[in-house]
Amino acid sequence: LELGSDLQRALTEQQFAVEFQPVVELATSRVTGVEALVRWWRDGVSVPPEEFIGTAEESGLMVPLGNWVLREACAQVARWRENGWEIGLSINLRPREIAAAHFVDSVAAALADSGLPPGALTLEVKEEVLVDGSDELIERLSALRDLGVRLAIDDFGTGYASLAFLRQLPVDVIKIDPSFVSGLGRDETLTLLTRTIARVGRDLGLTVVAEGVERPEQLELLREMGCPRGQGYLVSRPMAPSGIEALVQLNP
Ligand code: G
Ligand code: G
Repeated sequence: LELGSDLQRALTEQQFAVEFQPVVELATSRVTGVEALVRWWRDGVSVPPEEFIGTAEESGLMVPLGNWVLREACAQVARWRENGWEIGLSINLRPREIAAAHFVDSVAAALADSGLPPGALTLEVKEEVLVDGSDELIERLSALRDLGVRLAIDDFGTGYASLAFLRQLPVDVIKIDPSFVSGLGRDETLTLLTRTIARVGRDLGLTVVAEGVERPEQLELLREMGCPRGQGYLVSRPMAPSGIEALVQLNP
């Protein structure tokens, strides 16, 4: 677990950074929010999260790392909102983070200390985590929602949640997995499934976000389907805060 001790040092030496990927209102291309994505700057090279999040979980560092991301991202987005940009923030959560003692208090503290309104924060949990979730996990999520934060199902469509199950979950947002979005206009089944998810989401009163929008054709089809929001390389890759500031200046 050499990587584990490297990660520990990275945390104390502040080698982590938060990047943000814009989420837009598809009808207008207006930026409505940003998703926080952690980066590890190791010896001047950006190491992607897939290469260290697993180790962070195994070595007990996921909770302190996640808490750092939460506080850093809330503070940044609160500053943007003070400038008059009405944007929201999404943050990814691993089951380990949700289960941590005092997690609800940590979220409440990050909100209070940054001044970010609870309704501006969305916490994202992967669909497979929710499907396999214990009663304790679902109770934790309900307690978080009682703070006024919003909950999102991430990678929706890959974790075999039934549509009936969706109604029982304390969620506000569905994020359609990129594997569906990638097939838009190229694969009839994937196009139909995307349309169905967008409609069911709308009928249940949930906000639907399409992930992995890379081609103009996908954007057009999503607009036509009435999918309200999207994110992906077509709009922007995840960027450092200065990049987001440049983009938001152009907001319609
Ligand atoms: O940024 P990138 O596209 O490489 O992210 C890959 C995955 O890593 C994301 O889909 C997400 O699941 C995970 N991830 C990125 N940043 C964070 C974070 O701050 N906390 C948690 N729990 N997961 C993250
Ligand atoms: O699973 P999650 O929703 O957290 O996904 C975020 C990951 O997806 C990040 O690693 C981000 O860099 C990546 N991502 C964001 N937009 C796109 C896109 O348009 N295409 C691809 N292939 N990956 C994307």
